[in-house]
Amino acid sequence: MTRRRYSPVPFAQVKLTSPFWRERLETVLTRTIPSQHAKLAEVGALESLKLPQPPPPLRIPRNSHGLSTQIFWDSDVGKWIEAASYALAHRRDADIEAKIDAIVDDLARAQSPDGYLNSWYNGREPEKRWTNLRDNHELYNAGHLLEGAIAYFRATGRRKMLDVMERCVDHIATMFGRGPGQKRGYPGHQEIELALVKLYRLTGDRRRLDLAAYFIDERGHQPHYYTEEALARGDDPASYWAGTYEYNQSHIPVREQTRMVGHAVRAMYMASAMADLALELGDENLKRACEALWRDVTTAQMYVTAGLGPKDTNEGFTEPYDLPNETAYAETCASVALIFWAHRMLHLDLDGRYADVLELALFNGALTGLARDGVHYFYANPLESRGGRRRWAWHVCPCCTMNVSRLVASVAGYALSVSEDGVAFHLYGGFETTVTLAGVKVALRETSDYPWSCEVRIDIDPEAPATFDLKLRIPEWAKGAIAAVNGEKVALAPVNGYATIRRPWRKGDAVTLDLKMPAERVYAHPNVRMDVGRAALRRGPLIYCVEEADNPGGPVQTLALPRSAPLDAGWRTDLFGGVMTLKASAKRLVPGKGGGALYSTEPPAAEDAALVALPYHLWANRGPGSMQVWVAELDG
Ligand code: FUB
Ligand code: ZN
Repeated sequence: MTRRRYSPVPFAQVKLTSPFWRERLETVLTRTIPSQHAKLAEVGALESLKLPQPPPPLRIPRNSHGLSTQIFWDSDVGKWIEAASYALAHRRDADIEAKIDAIVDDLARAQSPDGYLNSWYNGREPEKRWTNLRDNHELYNAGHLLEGAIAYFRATGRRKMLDVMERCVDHIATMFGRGPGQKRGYPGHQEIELALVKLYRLTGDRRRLDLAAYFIDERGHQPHYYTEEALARGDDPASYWAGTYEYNQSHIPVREQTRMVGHAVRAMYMASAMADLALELGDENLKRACEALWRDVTTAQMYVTAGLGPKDTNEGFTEPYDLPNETAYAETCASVALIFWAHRMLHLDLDGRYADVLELALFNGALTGLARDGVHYFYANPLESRGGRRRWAWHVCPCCTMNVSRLVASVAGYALSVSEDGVAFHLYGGFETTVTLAGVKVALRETSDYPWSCEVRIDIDPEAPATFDLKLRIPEWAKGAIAAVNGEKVALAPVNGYATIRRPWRKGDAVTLDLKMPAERVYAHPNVRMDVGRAALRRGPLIYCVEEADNPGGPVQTLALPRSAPLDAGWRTDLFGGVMTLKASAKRLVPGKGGGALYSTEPPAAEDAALVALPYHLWANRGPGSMQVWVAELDG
């Protein structure tokens, strides 16, 4: 049976103190969240909640499959409310609260008497509700609105939105299930399952958990719901635009799935919900299914940046080891959702493998999605560019924008977990909290300049002496980490990625941890054909890239790094308010005796060049230019 041992300390109970996260959080609170509301208003998503009649022309025309991304505007609104509510937990803001309350009033007015709520259907096609779960995002929208409602209630205690969404969930529960007269449907885009588990955790209402479990377990059974549903609509199921039910992971029941397929965000939300349910239900079989999928993703389908989904047409997975760099889709949402999944896996088993991926996705795949200015974004996150990529101010499908803002606004919630007599630090980076351990209130203050510095100090102040485990995550890259308690060296013997120090703790105790953070090369499995002969550079949790702004003189693709060239980490105060760059003596390939011919029997010449690498998440903040993560290596 799964034992519920360690539980996360909620972000609202954790104060952020490191310069790195303080800066990102401030930007999100002061710029990103207000600007996202303005964008939702500008594009018409807020107006649509008022169900204007007659419905105005579509702002986002239908695509070749007859679908408009406008159909999931409600999800953007829900996600914004969630992000804004997380911001309120840091500091209340009357203006933001008034904006949320106005939206909630519109939602309450838009809700049908039977509890149904969806601005597209209520405003445009009321007779067609629940006729196309496969494509039309009704349950996905409801899920995001529900998550927003829960977050707003937690932040303010105001329950109007929660009441609206509970009525909506009641309605959904009458529509779907295995009972007489119910539809055996489930979401075409998984998400509501996560929201229902959150609702169960908030209210203790077991029906919410059962509904989440129904949606997960019904998925992929025969007769196939989406086939029956298409026939009922008068559509030919064989002409499904995505071609295969692998797209939404309903090709087979979820417990039988061992390979991650299809649309990456859908897949990650599904896996996160599976892990949630495995924990809440003590379901070992579901846990094993999660583990099989985890193995598949992390051993054969994940970019070095923890980006997921190489292909744009399905926004998702292809084949094992197929990880092209320049055309990588690697949607920001997919990495954010990978963080959700990793966090849930970590609470099924306290295993550093999960925290390593969580941290990798956080600093690389996800954070790259938000520009330094807090108001520009990346949707796709390629690992190479010839210079044509620009961050955008908004998107016809703005899912990633609010995913990244809700992540940063709640990032402290990933830092640590507690059991009755233990605290586990998963992340470092200036986290302060007070928790109860072994029945005693304990103030914990972790101080560091992580991820720039690997030196961490943890001050432990129990109200009375208390014996408990202090578990320190020793990341996979931290070879030779050392620690001391009150200045005295202690031996670290990490088990599953965590070193445990158990002792009676007293006020004033302090642990220092030096993780060692060398700049190093990372190599891909030789089956990743795109990375053969190349190395990625990393320091600690940060993956680096070479960008033309720091490496003038031609496309960065002409740079090559001698295999033995030392990598020097150096602090640059002139960039982005302070950043650690990596430098190496490298070569730039230029036409050799071939004289610039397209093909020549003469190899190119190699000129000395100073290679400068920057953390990947910071790229594309200084105008156009080429960029590359995987740098060609040379003998020497
Ligand atoms: O379909 C809703 C969201 O839009 C998905 O999660 C993203 O991949 C984007 O397609
Ligand atoms: Zn997205």
